[in-house]
Formats: sequence, structure tokens, C-alpha cells
Amino acid sequence: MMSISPFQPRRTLAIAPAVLLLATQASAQSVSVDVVAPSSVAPGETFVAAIRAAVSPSSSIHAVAGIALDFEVQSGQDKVDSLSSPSFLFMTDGTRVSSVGIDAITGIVAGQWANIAGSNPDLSTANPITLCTIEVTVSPTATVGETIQLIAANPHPAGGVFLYDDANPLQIVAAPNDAGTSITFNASTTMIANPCLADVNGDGVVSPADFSAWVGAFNTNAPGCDQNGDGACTPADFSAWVSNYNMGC
Ligand SMILES: [Ca+2]
Ligand SMILES: [Ca+2]
Repeated sequence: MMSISPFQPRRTLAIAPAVLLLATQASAQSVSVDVVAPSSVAPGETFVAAIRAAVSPSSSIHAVAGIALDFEVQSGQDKVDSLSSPSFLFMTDGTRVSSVGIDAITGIVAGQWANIAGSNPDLSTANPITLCTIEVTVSPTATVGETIQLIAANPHPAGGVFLYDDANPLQIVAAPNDAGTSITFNASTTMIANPCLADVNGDGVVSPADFSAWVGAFNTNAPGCDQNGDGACTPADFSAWVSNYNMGC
């Protein structure tokens, strides 16, 4: 796992309530921790990345606790200017039982327990819970066509996401350190996109010169070719460029 770039210490969110010591393990579960972010962003923009957790097979979860995760810029560190402190959204109704704060020196969050009793979410992969959100500010000089990959990671043996059964609050449903429980971290990929698609040559204005720039992008399969945003460079992008040109920027 690559570490985050020097501009920002890794965000480590560590919670270790004493109640963890009393908990016992239930049947094995698979936990998926995903970072969800926009597919594209313009240079200089700030976007929100969410860290979500889901359980398979699905369970009725009483509480989420023991979150100890790194939030990392896996690649594209030089395209990120800053990361905000994480905002925690443990509960599905948007409230949180326990307080969480970040130690400015270590980056470790000394937190407690987030009780989601009453909401009883089914944390299936179709209904994940948002653990926290972080704002990511893209460098104004980021190059169109390049990407930023974000991922949560398990920083140490005590890390992960601990989930508790609804019927028995002291029963661990899923914890990464328990035998038979697996945890998977999935990255997001955000592409740096031109905020003005028709301005293919990137000179800040839409002009006939962008037509030859589009032809050049088409011939070289460059990112500026994709004018209809379908992720592919095809002849259909020519009429899309004409449409974008007529709309202006
Ligand atoms: Ca132009
Ligand atoms: Ca296209």
C-alpha cells in the first residue's frame, strides 16, 4: 500500500472502545470498504469522497465501532492540494452518539462508539453505510486526462471496521481481526477533466483552432477526443464537439 504524499499526513481514524474486549465473535462475514468519489473533476475543484462499508451476507447491524482506517491518495498525489478533516456520518439518520476528534500530532482519532440502534440498517452491498466523508481539493495545475485514486486502508492489526449485531450488542458480526472475517478495500478513480470540453487545445477560449485540436486528439486517442463523455474516442465525438462548440463555455 502506498502511503500518502508528504503534503498531508495520512488520516488515521482509530477507535478502540473498551467494549471491544467484551465482545465475542459470531459467524464469519465479509466486509467491503469502498471509497466513492466523482468519476471526473475539473482542475482546482474540490470534491467529496465518501468511505462506505457493507457486509456480505447482509446483517441487521446494531452499531458501528472500532473504525481504524487510513484514507490514502493511492496515486495522483501530485494532483491533490489538500484533504479536509473527515466528517463522520455513522448513523443513517445523520446523527452520531459519540464524539470524535483528531489528534493533530498523530492523526489518530480517539473516538468511541456509534450506536445505530433504531435504524437497524441492512448493511448489504446494496445498502452500505457511510462511515465518513472527506473533501479533496484538486490542484489547479492538474493535467486533463490524468487520474486520482483514493482508497481506505488497514493501518495496523487493530484496524478495520467493527460491526455489532442488532440482537446482541456485544456480538461482533464483522471485525477484520477475527478469524474467518475478511475485509476488502476498493479504490475510487477520479479523472481530471476539462471543464470546457470544446476547448480542446486548452487555451481558455473556444475557437476554430479547437477543431484541428480535436482532429489531433482523435488521431492520437487523446483525452480531449471524448466529447460525449462516454469514455471512448469514436467518430461520434465529432458531432459532440460541434454541439459543445456551439454551446460555448
Ligand atoms: Ca481553445
Ligand atoms: Ca466519446
